[in-house]
Amino acid sequence: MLNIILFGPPGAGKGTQSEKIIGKYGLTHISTGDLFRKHLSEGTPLGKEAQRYMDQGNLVPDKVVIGMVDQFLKEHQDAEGFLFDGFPRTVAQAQALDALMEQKDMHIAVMIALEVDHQELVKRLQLRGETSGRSDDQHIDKIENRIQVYHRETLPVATYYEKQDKLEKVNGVGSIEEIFSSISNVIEKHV
Ligand code: B4P
Repeated sequence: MLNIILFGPPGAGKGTQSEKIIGKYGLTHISTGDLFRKHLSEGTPLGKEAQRYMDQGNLVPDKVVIGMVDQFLKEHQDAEGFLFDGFPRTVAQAQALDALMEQKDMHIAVMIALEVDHQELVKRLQLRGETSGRSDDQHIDKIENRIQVYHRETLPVATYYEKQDKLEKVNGVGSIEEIFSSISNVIEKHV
């Protein structure tokens, strides 16, 4: 069973590359951002709670995120492997994921970290904001806050996996196909 984490700042191309990875390697995709947006569109209590944080570009509390991921894993017990997209985003989430994996006799094979410079991230998110309707893509201050939150709360997760010798960095600037080819090269080492 192959379990991969796709990591990177907001706008790094995680969602974009995830589509291609799951198509090629038959993994089950879990994007915590997508799950929150689904709850939001269905007006569930979880969606309403998450909205308060997402609208400002802040992280949803760990307890809420971890509970949702646990539930997702229980509902997909027949999966051939998982692609975690946008999760874990804090060290507490990473520790919880390791514990969940251990309970299920599974493990993370690799964390693939997409590297994109600040200016390019802002450009991509502003561009998406013109069409996505996502409240967190609409204002430059929210975009900048998301990037700051990434540096403060999420980047330590890369160190967490580096210590386990599982971190692989990939250049996230270039064409979508070029980046996918670099990601595939990393994955091939683990299949
Ligand atoms: P996410 O849904 O994960 O959103 P994101 O960080 O903006 O990344 P996304 O995957 O959407 O964008 P991508 O880089 O693919 O999170 C949203 C919010 O949910 C968070 O701020 C937080 O509030 C909450 N949340 C989610 N998970 C959480 C967790 N675990 N804990 C706490 N809170 C959590 O793409 C961006 C744009 O770039 C797209 O328009 C794309 O077309 C473009 N692009 C992609 N690749 C490109 C390339 N190579 N060249 C040019 N453009 C490219």
